[in-house]
Amino acid sequence: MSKLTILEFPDPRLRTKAQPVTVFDAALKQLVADMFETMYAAPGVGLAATQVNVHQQLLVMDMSEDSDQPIVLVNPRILEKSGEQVYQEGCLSFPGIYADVERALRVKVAAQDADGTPFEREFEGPLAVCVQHEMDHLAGKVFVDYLSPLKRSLLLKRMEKKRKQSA
Ligand code: GNR
Ligand code: NI
Repeated sequence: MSKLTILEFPDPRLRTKAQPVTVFDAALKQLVADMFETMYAAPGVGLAATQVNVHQQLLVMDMSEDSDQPIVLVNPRILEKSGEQVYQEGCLSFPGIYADVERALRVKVAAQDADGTPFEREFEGPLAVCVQHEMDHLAGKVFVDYLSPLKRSLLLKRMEKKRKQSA
């Protein structure tokens, strides 16, 4: 297993649209294992392949207390969404900044597992936030895109300032 490097804003590669996974081989399973290792070490509760510069439709999540409920979604698609919720989001590609984002409360997703077996699953609450946040990464979208231009520039300036201080 190896820990991967997480791309940070304003890296333009975060804007790449991921391609569907077509080959379910040992290399894919290794990538999934490396993404979990990277996510748990960060620490984070989700990670999209885009963030580790792999532009394939693959994401991992684990929002459980004991980090023992790993979820892998390959080629995820949202079938249905309903309700709304506001949740304070952070992102490993935007260290140190947090902002409220409004998203659907429930999402029903069709995806494949790491073997290519299709399944459907519903997510609600924080898990639904995380799925939508990670699926956005696969489309080249990031959580600050939802903020007003004023709020976004304020937060990004704050992030730059912190980065310079720690450099
Ligand atoms: O670790 C993460 N925490 C988080 C908190 C609130 C909403 C979304 C997230 S996802 C984030 C990890 C990450 O950047 N995934 O892309
Ligand atoms: Ni993120």
